[in-house]
Amino acid sequence: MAGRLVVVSNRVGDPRKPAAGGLAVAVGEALAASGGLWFGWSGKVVEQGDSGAMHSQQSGKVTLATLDLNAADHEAYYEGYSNRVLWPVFHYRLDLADFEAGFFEGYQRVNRLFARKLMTLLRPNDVIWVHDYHLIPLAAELRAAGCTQRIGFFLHIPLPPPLILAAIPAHEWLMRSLFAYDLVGLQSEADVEHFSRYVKSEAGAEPLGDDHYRAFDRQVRARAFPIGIDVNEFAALGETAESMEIRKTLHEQYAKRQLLIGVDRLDYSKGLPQRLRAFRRLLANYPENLKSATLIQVATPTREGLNAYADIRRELEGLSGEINGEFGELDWMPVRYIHRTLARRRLPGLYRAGRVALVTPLRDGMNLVAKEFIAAQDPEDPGVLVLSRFAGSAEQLREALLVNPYDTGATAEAVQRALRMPLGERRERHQALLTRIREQDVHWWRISFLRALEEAERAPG
Ligand code: GDG
Repeated sequence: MAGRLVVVSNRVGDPRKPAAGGLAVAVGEALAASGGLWFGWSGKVVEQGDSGAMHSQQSGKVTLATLDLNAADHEAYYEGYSNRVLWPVFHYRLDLADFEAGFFEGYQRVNRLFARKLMTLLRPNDVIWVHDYHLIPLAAELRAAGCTQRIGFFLHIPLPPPLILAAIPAHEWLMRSLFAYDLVGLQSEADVEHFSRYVKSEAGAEPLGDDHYRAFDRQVRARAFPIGIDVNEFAALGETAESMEIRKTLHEQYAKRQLLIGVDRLDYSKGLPQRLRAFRRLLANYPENLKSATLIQVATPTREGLNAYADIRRELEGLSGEINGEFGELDWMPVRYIHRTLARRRLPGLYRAGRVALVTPLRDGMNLVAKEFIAAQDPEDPGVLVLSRFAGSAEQLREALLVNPYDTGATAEAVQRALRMPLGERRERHQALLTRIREQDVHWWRISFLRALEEAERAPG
C-alpha cells in the first residue's frame, strides 16, 4: 500500500495494549503492521461546552488522534442513533429500535464533526479505512469537505434484507452515503446479497459485474471480507502461564464433569436466554448429563445505560437461578454465570478446558469467539463447536454443528451430539475448521481489503 493508512473508528485503542473486543484487536493489528493514524472518539464525555477537543498521542509507529464529545452529542450519536436505531435494526430487531427520539440530527452532526477534524490531519496520499455503523456517512461528509483520497468502509455487523432496512426513516440517505466510498466491505455473502438487492430495488443501481455497482452518479465496489483472528497469536496466548493455570484448575475441578463454554458481550443479539433454555432442555431430555454437564457462561458487561441491556441481564440472571434451583445438587451447579470482563490472556485456557463451545447468536456479523475457540483447542483432543447458522462465521465454519438457536429442542439435541462425539470425528472437524481460520485470518482480511481498496476504480465526480 503506497500511502499512509488512516483508520477511523468510533473508539480508538492503543495497539500496544491488549484489547478486549474484536474490532479493536483487528484494527490494532492492521495499524501495527504498517503504522499510520488512528482517529476516533476519545471515550470522554464532557458535560459542558462543545464537542471536538482534540488529543494526540504516539504509540510506536501509530499516531492516536481522538476527540471528546459533549453529553448531548454522545447521547444522540452513540447511545441514540448508533445503538438504539442502527444496532437493533441491523440485527433484525425492529421491535427494539427507537426511531422517534430525534437522534438522527446528532448522528449527522457528529459525523460532520469527525470529517471536519479529520480533514485537518490528512495528507494527499493517505488511504482512509472507516469502520462500522457509527460512521456510515463519514465518507460523504469528507467528500463534501473536499477529500479526494481513497476511502474504504468495513461494516462489522450484518446488513439486513431490504425490507428491514426500509424501516429506518433515513434508509435511503444512509445507503446513498455508502456510495461515497470506493469500497464497501461486508462480513458475509449473505450481507453482500442484501446490499445488492437493496441498491437494485430501492436505488435502481446497475450491477456492473465484478462486485461494482453504479447509483447516485457514483460507483462503488461491495464485497465480503470475513474478518478473522490472529491464530498464531491466540495459540501463543494459550501457552502463557496464566492460561495453563486456568486450564489446570478447570481440569482438576471438573475432572468428572463435561464443561460447556459460552463467552459473549451481554447483548440481546447473542441469544443468551435461548442458549440457557436449550441447556435446560439438555438436562431435562438427557438425564445422563445431570451432575456432569456444566455451563460456564461469561457475559461481559456492555452498553449498560440502555434499557434493552438491563432487561436481558435480568432475564439471564433469572434463568440461571431457575436452572440451578431446578437441577443443582450440593456438589454440582449446572450454570456458572459470570457477569464480568475477563483478562484476554485468560480466555484461551477457558476455551481449551471446554468440551463444547456454545456460540449461538440470533444474528451476528461474524463472531470471533467461534474462531478463538477453534484456535485454542488441542488438535489431538479438541472440543466441539456448536454454532448458530445466523452467525456470519457459519458461512465459513461448515464443519461446526450448525444450529437454529430459536429451536430449543434441536439445539439441545446438537449439544448432546457434541458431548458424545467420538474422538475421530472431533479431530476431523477441528482440522478442517483450523485450516479455514488459518487461511482467512486477520492478516488475510487486512491485506485483501486494502488490496481491493487500492484496486477499486475511482468514481468520477
Ligand atoms: C462485533 C460484531 C464481529 C468477549 N468477552 C470478553 C472478551 N471478549 C472478546 C472475545 C472476542 C470479542 O470480545 C468479541 O467479538 P465477537 O466477534 O464475538 O462479537 P462483538 O463484540 O459483537 O463484535 C461481530 C466483530 O465485531 C468483529 O468484526 O465478529 O459479529 O458484532 O474477541 O474474545 N475479551 C476479554 N474479556 C472478556 O470477558 N478480554
